[in-house]
Amino acid sequence: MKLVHTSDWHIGKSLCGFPLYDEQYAFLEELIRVLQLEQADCLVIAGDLFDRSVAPTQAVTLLSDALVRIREETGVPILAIAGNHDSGERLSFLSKLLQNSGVYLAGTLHPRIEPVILSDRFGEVHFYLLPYFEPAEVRALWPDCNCAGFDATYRFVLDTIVREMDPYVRNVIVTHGFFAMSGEQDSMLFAKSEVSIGGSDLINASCLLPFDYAALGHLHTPQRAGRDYIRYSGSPLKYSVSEAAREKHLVIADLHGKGDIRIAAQTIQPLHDVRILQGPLQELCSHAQNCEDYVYAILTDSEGDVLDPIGKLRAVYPRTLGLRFLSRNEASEKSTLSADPAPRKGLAELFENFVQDTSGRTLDKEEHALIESLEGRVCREAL
Ligand SMILES: [Mn+2]
Repeated sequence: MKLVHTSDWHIGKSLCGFPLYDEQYAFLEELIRVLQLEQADCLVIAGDLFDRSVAPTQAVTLLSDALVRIREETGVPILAIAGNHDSGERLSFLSKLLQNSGVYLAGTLHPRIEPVILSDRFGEVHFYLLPYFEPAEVRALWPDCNCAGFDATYRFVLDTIVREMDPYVRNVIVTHGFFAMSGEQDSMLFAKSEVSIGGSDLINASCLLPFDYAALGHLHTPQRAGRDYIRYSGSPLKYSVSEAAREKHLVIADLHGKGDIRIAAQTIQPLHDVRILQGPLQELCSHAQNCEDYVYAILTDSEGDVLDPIGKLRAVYPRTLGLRFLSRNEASEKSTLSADPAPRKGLAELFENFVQDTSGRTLDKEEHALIESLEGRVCREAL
């Protein structure tokens, strides 16, 4: 059973105001090509199909086109769940009817999750589609459940699946959330926006160990969660500047007999890449390459030396996402390569760095004096 695992399509998302429909349609072409090339047996989409719970009409059309075309052009069954960005109820629209067409959409949590059963020459594979849910939903469905928080409630629900499932067939779980093995969460790759502050949404991935493959969604960087067979596919496209250096791929999980799984990846070539450029403005503009890409520039010029930098960049790179000037600290850090720990910064300096990083300018004399006087006051009040 060769399954292609993807997640976090975020259809309808825009990047710094640029809608990404063209890139998302291009991904659909790429996906269909890979499904055919790999002779895949099914497609798994582990949540966040849409970027917003009330998706724009263009996004609904794109997903509709995608599901229809994948079914018509490849014939593979599609198994998908809702993520935290989707509205589970909306995604469940016509889902009972769609099952008869080989499209299995699990939008909302049910007290009894029946597996979708597909077969190959090694026997049956049972797919459990567990959509994203909030801990409070569990008590409404299982009144005697006393669990609170993400870890306990996901563990509770996954235990009910594991208790019922046939241990002699191959079992695949498809779910969406922040899973990491106990103590390993710091080594996972994610953006701050993908997880809650303080880690209250963290779920111990050990509850996924009984499955033969766990197709996870939520984190945008492809990675394993403690085991090779417990895995995030990541998003198909770079959805923020912070993802610029990360390659995107589709996971190809080939389940042979029970306990025999082979995992590979297919790199996704985006229609337009997201890149960070660094250097003097003049150089970035005169040595421009792949000008249709989305770029974010870190300029090494002194701020006063360049006029209308964003306009100049956009003349060459029409999809310029933004820019900032390299701060004096960053520049000196690079040149000294000091091994000494950074000295603790004062409030005024931190504020100055903040202004520099966000607007690319430095504080003038008057602003400086204001911040210093505020710093004195804050420090006194803190005592
Ligand atoms: Mn998500």
